[in-house]
Amino acid sequence: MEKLIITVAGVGAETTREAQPNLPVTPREIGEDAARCAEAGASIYHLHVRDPEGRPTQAKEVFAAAIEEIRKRTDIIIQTSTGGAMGMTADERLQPLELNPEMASLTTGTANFGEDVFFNDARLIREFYQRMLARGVRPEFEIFEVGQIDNALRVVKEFGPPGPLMHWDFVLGVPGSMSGEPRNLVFLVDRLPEGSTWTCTGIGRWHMPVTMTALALGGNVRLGFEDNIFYTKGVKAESNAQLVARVARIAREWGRECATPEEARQILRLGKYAGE
Ligand code: KMH
Ligand code: ZN
Repeated sequence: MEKLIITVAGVGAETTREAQPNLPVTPREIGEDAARCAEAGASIYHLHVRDPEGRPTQAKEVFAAAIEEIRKRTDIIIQTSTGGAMGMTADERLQPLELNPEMASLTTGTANFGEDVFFNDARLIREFYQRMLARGVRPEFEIFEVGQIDNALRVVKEFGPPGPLMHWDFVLGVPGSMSGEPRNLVFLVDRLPEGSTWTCTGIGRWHMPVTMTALALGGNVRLGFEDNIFYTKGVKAESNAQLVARVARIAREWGRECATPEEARQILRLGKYAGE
Protein backbone atom coordinates (compact mmCIF):
# COMPACT_ATOMS: atom_id res chain seq x y z
CA MET A 1 0.00 0.00 0.00
CA GLU A 2 1.15 3.53 -0.74
CA LYS A 3 2.41 5.58 2.19
CA LEU A 4 -0.21 7.44 4.22
CA ILE A 5 -0.69 11.15 3.65
CA ILE A 6 -1.99 12.88 6.77
CA THR A 7 -3.40 16.37 6.23
CA VAL A 8 -3.81 18.61 9.24
CA ALA A 9 -6.65 21.12 9.26
CA GLY A 10 -5.26 22.69 12.38
CA VAL A 11 -6.97 26.07 12.59
CA GLY A 12 -10.20 26.29 10.59
CA ALA A 13 -12.54 29.24 10.58
CA GLU A 14 -15.26 28.19 12.98
CA THR A 15 -13.36 26.63 15.92
CA THR A 16 -12.79 29.06 18.79
CA ARG A 17 -10.20 29.21 21.57
CA GLU A 18 -13.09 28.97 24.02
CA ALA A 19 -14.04 25.60 22.56
CA GLN A 20 -10.45 24.37 22.10
CA PRO A 21 -7.91 26.24 24.26
CA ASN A 22 -4.99 24.69 22.33
CA LEU A 23 -6.10 26.09 18.96
CA PRO A 24 -3.17 27.77 17.16
CA VAL A 25 -4.17 31.28 16.16
CA THR A 26 -1.19 33.57 15.56
CA PRO A 27 1.16 33.02 12.60
CA ARG A 28 3.88 31.88 14.97
CA GLU A 29 1.58 29.43 16.78
CA ILE A 30 0.46 28.07 13.42
CA GLY A 31 4.09 27.66 12.31
CA GLU A 32 4.96 25.79 15.49
CA ASP A 33 1.84 23.64 15.19
CA ALA A 34 2.65 22.68 11.59
CA ALA A 35 6.20 21.71 12.58
CA ARG A 36 5.02 19.52 15.47
CA CYS A 37 2.44 17.87 13.18
CA ALA A 38 5.08 17.18 10.52
CA GLU A 39 7.31 15.67 13.20
CA ALA A 40 4.41 13.40 14.21
CA GLY A 41 3.82 12.21 10.62
CA ALA A 42 1.75 14.80 8.76
CA SER A 43 2.65 15.91 5.25
CA ILE A 44 0.03 18.56 4.34
CA TYR A 45 -1.23 21.54 6.35
CA HIS A 46 -4.66 22.85 5.31
CA LEU A 47 -4.28 26.49 6.24
CA HIS A 48 -6.78 29.01 7.60
CA VAL A 49 -5.62 32.13 9.42
CA ARG A 50 -7.01 34.53 12.02
CA ASP A 51 -6.81 38.26 12.62
CA PRO A 52 -5.27 39.60 15.86
CA GLU A 53 -8.67 39.19 17.59
CA GLY A 54 -8.78 35.53 16.60
CA ARG A 55 -11.47 36.03 13.95
CA PRO A 56 -11.21 34.23 10.59
CA THR A 57 -9.69 36.29 7.81
CA GLN A 58 -8.59 35.55 4.24
CA ALA A 59 -6.20 38.53 4.17
CA LYS A 60 -3.21 37.76 1.98
CA GLU A 61 -0.80 39.43 4.42
CA VAL A 62 -1.85 37.18 7.28
CA PHE A 63 -1.52 34.08 5.09
CA ALA A 64 1.94 35.28 4.06
CA ALA A 65 2.96 35.71 7.71
CA ALA A 66 1.71 32.23 8.63
CA ILE A 67 3.40 30.65 5.60
CA GLU A 68 6.68 32.33 6.57
CA GLU A 69 6.42 30.92 10.10
CA ILE A 70 5.64 27.45 8.75
CA ARG A 71 8.49 27.58 6.23
CA LYS A 72 11.01 28.55 8.93
CA ARG A 73 10.36 25.20 10.55
CA THR A 74 9.15 22.56 8.09
CA ASP A 75 8.75 21.69 4.40
CA ILE A 76 5.18 20.43 4.97
CA ILE A 77 2.93 20.99 1.91
CA ILE A 78 0.84 24.09 2.46
CA GLN A 79 -2.73 24.00 1.20
CA THR A 80 -4.46 27.35 1.63
CA SER A 81 -8.21 27.47 2.12
CA THR A 82 -10.44 29.14 -0.42
CA GLY A 83 -13.47 28.23 1.68
CA GLY A 84 -12.71 30.86 4.28
CA ALA A 85 -15.55 31.41 6.71
CA MET A 86 -19.29 31.43 6.25
CA GLY A 87 -20.56 34.60 4.60
CA MET A 88 -17.26 35.76 3.05
CA THR A 89 -17.39 37.02 -0.52
CA ALA A 90 -15.69 35.17 -3.38
CA ASP A 91 -13.10 37.94 -3.73
CA GLU A 92 -12.24 37.71 -0.05
CA ARG A 93 -11.89 33.95 -0.25
CA LEU A 94 -9.64 34.06 -3.32
CA GLN A 95 -6.92 36.23 -1.76
CA PRO A 96 -4.45 33.52 -0.60
CA LEU A 97 -4.16 32.22 -4.18
CA GLU A 98 -2.10 35.32 -4.96
CA LEU A 99 0.68 33.75 -2.90
CA ASN A 100 0.87 30.79 -5.31
CA PRO A 101 0.56 28.02 -2.71
CA GLU A 102 1.31 24.46 -3.77
CA MET A 103 -2.30 23.47 -3.13
CA ALA A 104 -5.63 25.09 -2.29
CA SER A 105 -9.00 23.73 -1.29
CA LEU A 106 -11.96 24.07 -3.65
CA THR A 107 -15.47 23.08 -2.60
CA THR A 108 -17.47 22.22 -5.70
CA GLY A 109 -21.00 22.85 -4.55
CA THR A 110 -23.23 24.53 -2.02
CA ALA A 111 -23.78 22.61 1.21
CA ASN A 112 -25.82 22.93 4.35
CA PHE A 113 -23.42 23.58 7.20
CA GLY A 114 -25.17 23.42 10.55
CA GLU A 115 -27.60 26.31 10.61
CA ASP A 116 -25.73 28.03 7.76
CA VAL A 117 -25.23 27.52 4.05
CA PHE A 118 -21.73 27.19 2.60
CA PHE A 119 -22.30 28.90 -0.73
CA ASN A 120 -20.48 27.70 -3.85
CA ASP A 121 -22.54 28.13 -7.01
CA ALA A 122 -21.49 27.14 -10.54
CA ARG A 123 -20.09 30.60 -11.34
CA LEU A 124 -17.94 30.62 -8.21
CA ILE A 125 -16.63 27.11 -8.83
CA ARG A 126 -15.66 27.99 -12.42
CA GLU A 127 -13.92 31.19 -11.33
CA PHE A 128 -12.00 29.56 -8.47
CA TYR A 129 -10.93 26.63 -10.65
CA GLN A 130 -9.71 28.86 -13.47
CA ARG A 131 -7.72 31.01 -11.05
CA MET A 132 -6.04 27.90 -9.66
CA LEU A 133 -5.23 26.59 -13.14
CA ALA A 134 -3.78 29.96 -14.18
CA ARG A 135 -1.42 29.97 -11.20
CA GLY A 136 -0.52 26.29 -11.26
CA VAL A 137 -2.09 25.77 -7.83
CA ARG A 138 -3.29 22.19 -7.35
CA PRO A 139 -6.89 22.11 -6.13
CA GLU A 140 -8.08 19.67 -3.54
CA PHE A 141 -11.73 19.13 -4.36
CA GLU A 142 -13.63 19.33 -1.06
CA ILE A 143 -16.69 17.11 -1.30
CA PHE A 144 -19.53 17.38 1.22
CA GLU A 145 -22.20 15.82 -0.99
CA VAL A 146 -22.02 13.31 -3.85
CA GLY A 147 -23.15 15.71 -6.61
CA GLN A 148 -20.11 17.83 -5.90
CA ILE A 149 -17.96 15.13 -7.55
CA ASP A 150 -19.92 15.68 -10.77
CA ASN A 151 -19.56 19.46 -10.43
CA ALA A 152 -15.78 19.08 -10.14
CA LEU A 153 -15.65 16.79 -13.17
CA ARG A 154 -17.68 19.34 -15.09
CA VAL A 155 -15.08 22.10 -14.61
CA VAL A 156 -12.26 19.66 -15.35
CA LYS A 157 -13.99 18.82 -18.64
CA GLU A 158 -14.61 22.49 -19.44
CA PHE A 159 -11.21 23.96 -18.56
CA GLY A 160 -8.82 21.00 -18.55
CA PRO A 161 -7.25 18.84 -15.84
CA PRO A 162 -5.71 20.37 -12.70
CA GLY A 163 -2.43 18.48 -13.18
CA PRO A 164 -1.42 14.86 -13.66
CA LEU A 165 -4.07 13.69 -11.21
CA MET A 166 -7.14 14.88 -9.33
CA HIS A 167 -7.01 15.01 -5.55
CA TRP A 168 -10.19 14.80 -3.50
CA ASP A 169 -11.19 15.30 0.13
CA PHE A 170 -14.46 13.88 1.46
CA VAL A 171 -15.71 15.96 4.36
CA LEU A 172 -18.20 13.77 6.19
CA GLY A 173 -20.30 14.46 9.25
CA VAL A 174 -21.03 18.17 8.89
CA PRO A 175 -24.54 18.60 10.30
CA GLY A 176 -26.74 19.12 7.24
CA SER A 177 -24.49 17.24 4.80
CA MET A 178 -23.43 13.59 4.29
CA SER A 179 -22.63 11.66 7.46
CA GLY A 180 -19.46 9.64 8.07
CA GLU A 181 -20.96 6.17 7.83
CA PRO A 182 -18.55 3.70 6.16
CA ARG A 183 -21.02 3.02 3.33
CA ASN A 184 -21.01 6.72 2.42
CA LEU A 185 -17.23 6.79 2.07
CA VAL A 186 -17.23 3.56 0.04
CA PHE A 187 -19.95 5.01 -2.21
CA LEU A 188 -17.99 8.25 -2.78
CA VAL A 189 -14.64 6.59 -3.43
CA ASP A 190 -16.31 4.27 -5.90
CA ARG A 191 -17.35 7.29 -7.96
CA LEU A 192 -13.86 8.71 -8.50
CA PRO A 193 -12.39 8.58 -11.97
CA GLU A 194 -9.08 6.89 -12.79
CA GLY A 195 -6.12 9.05 -11.92
CA SER A 196 -7.49 10.21 -8.58
CA THR A 197 -6.01 10.32 -5.12
CA TRP A 198 -8.20 10.94 -2.10
CA THR A 199 -8.32 11.80 1.54
CA CYS A 200 -11.24 12.20 3.93
CA THR A 201 -12.16 13.72 7.23
CA GLY A 202 -14.79 12.92 9.81
CA ILE A 203 -16.29 15.93 11.55
CA GLY A 204 -16.68 15.75 15.34
CA ARG A 205 -17.63 12.27 16.51
CA TRP A 206 -17.09 10.94 12.99
CA HIS A 207 -13.33 11.50 13.21
CA MET A 208 -12.30 7.97 14.16
CA PRO A 209 -14.97 6.02 12.19
CA VAL A 210 -14.05 7.88 8.99
CA THR A 211 -10.33 7.51 9.71
CA MET A 212 -10.55 3.77 10.27
CA THR A 213 -12.66 3.28 7.13
CA ALA A 214 -10.14 5.29 5.11
CA LEU A 215 -7.25 3.20 6.39
CA ALA A 216 -9.13 0.02 5.55
CA LEU A 217 -9.78 1.29 2.01
CA GLY A 218 -6.17 2.36 1.51
CA GLY A 219 -6.99 6.07 1.38
CA ASN A 220 -5.54 9.05 3.18
CA VAL A 221 -6.70 10.96 6.21
CA ARG A 222 -7.33 14.56 7.22
CA LEU A 223 -7.77 15.61 10.85
CA GLY A 224 -7.30 18.56 13.18
CA PHE A 225 -9.11 21.21 15.18
CA GLU A 226 -10.98 22.56 12.16
CA ASP A 227 -12.80 19.25 12.02
CA ASN A 228 -12.71 17.81 15.52
CA ILE A 229 -11.50 19.18 18.86
CA PHE A 230 -11.72 15.97 20.91
CA TYR A 231 -9.28 13.11 21.50
CA THR A 232 -11.97 10.83 22.93
CA LYS A 233 -15.57 11.52 23.94
CA GLY A 234 -15.60 14.52 26.25
CA VAL A 235 -11.79 14.81 26.37
CA LYS A 236 -10.30 17.65 24.36
CA ALA A 237 -7.14 16.93 22.38
CA GLU A 238 -3.92 18.43 23.71
CA SER A 239 -2.74 19.42 20.25
CA ASN A 240 -3.19 18.72 16.56
CA ALA A 241 0.06 16.73 16.76
CA GLN A 242 -1.51 14.41 19.34
CA LEU A 243 -4.25 13.58 16.83
CA VAL A 244 -1.66 13.02 14.09
CA ALA A 245 0.43 10.76 16.34
CA ARG A 246 -2.51 8.46 17.09
CA VAL A 247 -3.39 7.93 13.42
CA ALA A 248 0.29 7.51 12.49
CA ARG A 249 0.65 4.87 15.22
CA ILE A 250 -2.45 2.93 14.13
CA ALA A 251 -1.40 3.04 10.47
CA ARG A 252 2.09 1.84 11.33
CA GLU A 253 0.57 -1.08 13.25
CA TRP A 254 -1.18 -1.98 9.98
CA GLY A 255 2.12 -1.84 8.13
CA ARG A 256 1.55 1.57 6.58
CA GLU A 257 4.17 4.27 7.13
CA CYS A 258 3.46 7.98 6.89
CA ALA A 259 4.65 9.85 3.81
CA THR A 260 7.13 12.64 4.40
CA PRO A 261 6.13 15.94 2.73
CA GLU A 262 8.51 15.17 -0.13
CA GLU A 263 7.07 11.67 -0.55
CA ALA A 264 3.58 13.18 -0.52
CA ARG A 265 4.62 15.60 -3.30
CA GLN A 266 5.72 12.58 -5.29
CA ILE A 267 2.51 10.62 -4.66
CA LEU A 268 0.36 13.65 -5.57
CA ARG A 269 2.70 14.55 -8.45
CA LEU A 270 3.11 18.13 -7.33
CA GLY A 271 5.75 20.55 -8.61
CA LYS A 272 8.81 18.85 -10.02
CA TYR A 273 7.02 15.47 -9.89
CA ALA A 274 4.21 16.62 -12.20
CA GLY A 275 5.96 15.37 -15.33
CA GLU A 276 6.75 11.87 -14.03
N1 KMH B 1 -15.05 27.14 6.86
C1 KMH B 1 -15.93 26.42 6.01
C2 KMH B 1 -17.15 27.21 5.75
C3 KMH B 1 -12.25 25.10 2.96
O1 KMH B 1 -11.36 25.41 3.75
O2 KMH B 1 -12.07 25.07 1.75
C4 KMH B 1 -15.34 26.03 4.72
C5 KMH B 1 -14.01 25.42 4.71
C6 KMH B 1 -13.63 24.74 3.45
O3 KMH B 1 -13.26 25.43 5.68
ZN1 ZN C 1 -10.97 24.59 5.71
